[in-house]
Amino acid sequence: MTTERTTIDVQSERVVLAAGRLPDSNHDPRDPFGELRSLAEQAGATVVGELSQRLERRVPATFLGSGKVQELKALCEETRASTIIFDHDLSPKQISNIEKATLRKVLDRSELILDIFASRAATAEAKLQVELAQMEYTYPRLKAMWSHLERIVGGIGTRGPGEQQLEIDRRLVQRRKLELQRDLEVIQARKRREVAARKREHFTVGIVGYTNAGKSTLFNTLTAGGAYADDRLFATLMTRTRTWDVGGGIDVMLSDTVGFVRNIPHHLVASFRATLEEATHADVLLIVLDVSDPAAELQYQVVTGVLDELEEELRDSSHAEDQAWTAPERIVLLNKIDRLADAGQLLAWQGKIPGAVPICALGGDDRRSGLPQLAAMVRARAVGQMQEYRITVPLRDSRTVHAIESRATVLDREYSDDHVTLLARIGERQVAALRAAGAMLDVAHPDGTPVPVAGARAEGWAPKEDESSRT
Ligand SMILES: Nc1nc2c(ncn2[C@@H]2O[C@H](COP(=O)(O)OP(=O)(O)O)[C@@H](O)[C@H]2O)c(=O)[nH]1
Ligand SMILES: [Mg+2]
Repeated sequence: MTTERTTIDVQSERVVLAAGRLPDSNHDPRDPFGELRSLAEQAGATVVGELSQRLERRVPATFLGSGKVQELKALCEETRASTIIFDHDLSPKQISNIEKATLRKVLDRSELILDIFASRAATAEAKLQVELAQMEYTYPRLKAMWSHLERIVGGIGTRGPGEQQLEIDRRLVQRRKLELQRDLEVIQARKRREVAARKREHFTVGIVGYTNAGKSTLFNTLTAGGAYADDRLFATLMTRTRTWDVGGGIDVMLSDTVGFVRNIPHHLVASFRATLEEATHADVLLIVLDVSDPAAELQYQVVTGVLDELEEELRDSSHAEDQAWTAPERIVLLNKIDRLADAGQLLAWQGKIPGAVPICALGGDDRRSGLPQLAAMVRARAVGQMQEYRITVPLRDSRTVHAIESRATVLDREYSDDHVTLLARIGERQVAALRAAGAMLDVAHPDGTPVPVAGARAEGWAPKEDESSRT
């Protein structure tokens, strides 16, 4: 075990969680480690132990009392943990002291959160924002970075790593920051153009909400058996995306986005928002609330507030680029209803947020889980408004004929030598998708007036390739 601090990555590491419960801490008393545990898991770690100490104030040298730090060490030995994650921000000196005392790698809360953002940042802008925050927060705390920076700047080699070096490093960080900011401006402009030009080939659904609300659980339940999306296609679109079968032969793309964090340190706000921005490019956003959490109502306000702001920014910039961008429709999910003491609480929530859907993210196909209803709601949106159309297709395009037969309610058929005209009830988005996929359609209203090709938004979205193979 080394005390050289060279990396903060906790991917596949066994970790112990540590916290000092100070008089002003506002943790959920029923599950004080819930959020940190979800964060650690999001970062790819396996949590094998938890330890907390009630404290009147932080101990300057080691945050927790020295006896507790020895307990931490013993717990790490017992659980074969390589890393300790603190539920607080620590000073570099505290980290180094605790690492020396426990012979384990120590991460603080900001470092953990930044590590998650770094792995989730999908756009160039988000990546840069995260790097900026890391330059200020994480890098100066890595020992390998000290010597690395030393080599770059040269001439200060006589000074060993230590706090006195901070001055020089700040200058280096400042320089790199200016470079990054310049890059960022160029990239932001390019990104807007990319978004404008992006051909959306699928109906996309994002999951947002606080860490520990149940986003990953919902994602896993809904997409069990679904395929992970082609990385090349979605790397720039969403961070963690899988197909979700919403029924009726429709697959949508579901993404688990980066979670909101309680009391987010101010130096992480910009990178969090940049990382979250991807969500505003979805067609539908599922806002997951843990209604069994006393803070749920406040969290709902924060989530919708941040989304409103992000969308406002996007609306402004997309206006400048003269492109059609519409904000995703939001569906609020009241999760963990199985933990509510009485039905009155649920009714109160539904009164506060009309249209919110009660769910149990753990809960499979059971109708009480609310998930079948949710699938139906999303399916309706993916399909678009059901309308009657008179659709004429060349008979040789049997694939399109079949696609319509399987998706629509066909009310009437008229055959000519080489065409079939179907009077069908079908979703407007499905028609747009068939057109975008190159089907040779002639679409008219029942009275015969032609239906113009739909706008850019629906264009490019294609329902499932061929559901005829499904039995
Ligand atoms: N009782 C109950 N627990 C749930 C439900 N959904 C999620 N959880 C639990 O809540 C915790 C956090 O869930 P997770 O999906 O990791 O949250 P995330 O941080 O939003 O991704 C886990 O322990 C889940 O098992 C639910 O509907 N009911
Ligand atoms: Mg999660």
